[in-house]
Amino acid sequence: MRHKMNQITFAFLSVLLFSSCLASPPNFVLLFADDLGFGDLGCYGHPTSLTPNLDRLAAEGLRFTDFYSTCAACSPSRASLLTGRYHTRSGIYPGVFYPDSIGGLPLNETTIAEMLKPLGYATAAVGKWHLGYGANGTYLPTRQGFDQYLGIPYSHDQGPCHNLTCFPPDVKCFGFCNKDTVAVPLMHNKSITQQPVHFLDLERAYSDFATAFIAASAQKKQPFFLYYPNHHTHYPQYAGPETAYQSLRGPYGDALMEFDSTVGNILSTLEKTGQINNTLVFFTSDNGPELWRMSRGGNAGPLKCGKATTYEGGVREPGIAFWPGTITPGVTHELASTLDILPTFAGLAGAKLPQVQLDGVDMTDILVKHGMSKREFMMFYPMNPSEKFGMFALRFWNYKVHFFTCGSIKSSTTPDRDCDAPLKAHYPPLIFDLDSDPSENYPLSLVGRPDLQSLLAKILKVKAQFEASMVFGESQIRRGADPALVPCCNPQCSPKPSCCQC
Ligand code: CSN
Ligand code: MG
Repeated sequence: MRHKMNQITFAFLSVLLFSSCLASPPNFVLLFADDLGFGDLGCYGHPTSLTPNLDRLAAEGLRFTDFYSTCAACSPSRASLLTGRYHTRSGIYPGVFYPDSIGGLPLNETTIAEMLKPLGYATAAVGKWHLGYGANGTYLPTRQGFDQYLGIPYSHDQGPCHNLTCFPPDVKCFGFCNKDTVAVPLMHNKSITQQPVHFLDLERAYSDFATAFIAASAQKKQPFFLYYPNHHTHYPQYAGPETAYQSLRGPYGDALMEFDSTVGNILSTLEKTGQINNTLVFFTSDNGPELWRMSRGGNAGPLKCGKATTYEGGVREPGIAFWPGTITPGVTHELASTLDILPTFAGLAGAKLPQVQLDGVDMTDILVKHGMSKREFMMFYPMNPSEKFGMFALRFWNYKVHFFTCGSIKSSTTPDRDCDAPLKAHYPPLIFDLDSDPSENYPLSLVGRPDLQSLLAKILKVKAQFEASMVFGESQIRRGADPALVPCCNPQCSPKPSCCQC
């Protein structure tokens, strides 16, 4: 009898344990590079980049060939990633935030972190925020669902580039920064802990913060969401003593290698803490390469132009999903986007979707079954979008249609003159088949092609329907700037900005 009781108790406990395992939602690690192009990683064909850890994610996970960010600039692209909505809805246009910007990602937008919090997730952001600072830190990550934050709240060229000498210290970095602005601050939650930032120690600090967060969450048996938007590989490039001069590719390659080494530290921490099989790691980038940095900028591979354009090089990005035991290794050509990350995490975690108009779709089928995408199209707005002009380009299935094209100084310097050409309207629109012509070299002629004419008619209908649903939010960037808002570790000091050093 006693034996029987034990058996029953054992069976009961096993069911409890098993169901609690099943019920334990997965962890999420979201890695976001900056200004990294489609051709920059070893696993996307770069001949000299050294990215062994990102290449491991691709080899043991799912590598996307047709993954898009929403905008070829930083702040808008980050707003879309964290909200699952085009940045035009949340008002993150035109351009990007500055240290003295009044606005930020509106607090009534729901971020991935805010969506996961009610399920008991621990949440942390580490790295480049760039979704606003505001009066008294109104728009910092700790106000947008993140329990903890360590990082620089904007781009690291939005300051005078102190401590940005590369290793060894006599080798100056290349180019210019904003010399009239305060030194770039490092923030822990809402406090400035360093100003100027010590860039050559920064990646070590980020890696330690990220791995400590994973270990602490695992120890508490708390599911976690780690958002790691790195400054690498945005201009100006820097790398600490362990990676400077280690890649064949020069300063860009060293910076990328430094980011990759943190990816390695995160993976080994997931392994050591027993979380590797219960964690979805996702890697992508905010926008394409700054080609005007020439050999110190990124590379769009076979894609046309780069940052600040709506050509493929500006918006198509590496996308890698890794989850051992759940994601079967492979390559997918399905259409997917940063917009889809929020709905996918919601589905996997069992979170309630924000009750707003979302632009993302759940891509779980692509991840776990190598299934088909629910996404048929992607819309591309320029960096200064308007309701009057509407979208500049649209991808529908394997076709890319351009209604307007506009180059940018940020994408100048290559032999392709379209990359810095002025604004041009196209009627009929330019249409490319990206499956056979990913470089957007050969526009299709509609003459004698009734199939393409009816495809274009369908695309124009999709465009009109979408634009009817696109209500632009009030511009957060046109709210302007106030010099009193720049982050300063010594708020009462003078003369600013030079006295903001601690
Ligand atoms: S971005 O780069 O933040 O990665 O988009 O660092 O568009 O005026 C873009 N801009 C500074 C930048 C300014 C940046 C701009
Ligand atoms: Mg960027």
